[in-house]
Amino acid sequence: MLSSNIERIKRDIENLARFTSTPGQGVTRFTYTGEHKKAMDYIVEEMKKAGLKVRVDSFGNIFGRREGKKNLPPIMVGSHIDTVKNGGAFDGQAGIVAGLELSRVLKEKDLKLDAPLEIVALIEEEGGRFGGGLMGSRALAGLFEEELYNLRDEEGIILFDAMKYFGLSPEKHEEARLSKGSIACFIELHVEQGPVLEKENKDAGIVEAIVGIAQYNVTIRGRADHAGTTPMNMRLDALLKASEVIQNINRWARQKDDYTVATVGKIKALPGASNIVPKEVEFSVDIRSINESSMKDIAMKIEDNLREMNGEGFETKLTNLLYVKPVFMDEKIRSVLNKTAKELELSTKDMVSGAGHDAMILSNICPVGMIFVPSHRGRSHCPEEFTSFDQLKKGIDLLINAVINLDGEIQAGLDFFPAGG
Ligand code: HGY
Ligand code: MN
Ligand code: MN
Repeated sequence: MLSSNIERIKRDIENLARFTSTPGQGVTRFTYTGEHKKAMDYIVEEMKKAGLKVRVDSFGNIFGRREGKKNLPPIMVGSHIDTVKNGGAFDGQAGIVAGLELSRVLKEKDLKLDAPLEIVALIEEEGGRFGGGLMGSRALAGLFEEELYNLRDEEGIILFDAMKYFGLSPEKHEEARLSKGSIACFIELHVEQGPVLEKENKDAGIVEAIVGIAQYNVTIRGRADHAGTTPMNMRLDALLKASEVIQNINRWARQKDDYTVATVGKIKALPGASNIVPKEVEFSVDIRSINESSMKDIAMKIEDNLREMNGEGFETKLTNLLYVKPVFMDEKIRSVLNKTAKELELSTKDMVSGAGHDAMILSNICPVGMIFVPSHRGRSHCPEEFTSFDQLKKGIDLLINAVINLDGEIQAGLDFFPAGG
């Protein structure tokens, strides 16, 4: 069995965490920013040192390729390079570091797989700058509808311009698309972002499925009035109405008995003065469930609630930003992951992911599998996000040896796409 190098893992994580716009307050690395460029340069450098041939696609996704003995679709390993605002040093980054370490170990052992290997660092998974998210993987899967001109960041910079300014060729965005079957499989190592593995003292999670995610923007427009002279029954208070539907969303999710969750994480009230009745409110809605029907039901209830408000003199709008169905991991990959974990005497738990991941998008073009490593106290999307380097090493050892086993199985005829599949 092959073993990763904990010092290199530690160095990668600590170096990548330095590329942040909020030093001392977690990692904030938004897409197409100076911090992104520094992280990109570091990853490209490390890929080259690991003997990989590097290319960057029209969205800025980075690919490091190690040729195999045969001309086969590559095994792909990676995760995302961006972070949330004031996030942690492991979300996304752990999966990229796992790919770098896999490449270094194969180089050290001068071990050539039969299949080529591609390490990938994907952009804008979190959607922190442009909203929606999973952008880099959607570009590869051909699921990036023409949003280049209408997605803009908080300063109003259009995605197309941000890409241009970053030195990319957004006009060639179609070229980023990978055809179905052009990748043998995609394996993503990721921090669990929940408390289960640590609580149950398990070394790794073998993901069975990833919940579906539906993200919306809601706008409610009422009327600005003087806060002192306008009687309560004459107001069109947009913030009051928003608070009603936000309470309803929380209740509708709680009423589901299938771990459905719904979150309103972002809200803006205009004009935003204490002595003006709020004219307009905009807020985000994030609904997740392993049951697509639950997601759809809550979205429909929100739509009905907003329609009622229209009848009370308000103007409302519900915009869908992201809609991804629940995704089940490839059974064959899961069995290779479980088998490899046994060989390494690692304790594992099969589990569902409540967080979204690029693997759910890439499942449209190839079979996917995911490995979770424990998150300390289950914390993530915050500076306190932490996984010990021992734990991360165990997950990376599992990934390295599972890729070797997968390569062997593919050569022995493991066919992910049954004839005509
Ligand atoms: O939101 C998520 O689940 C992921 O962290 N992007
Ligand atoms: Mn995340
Ligand atoms: Mn992530």
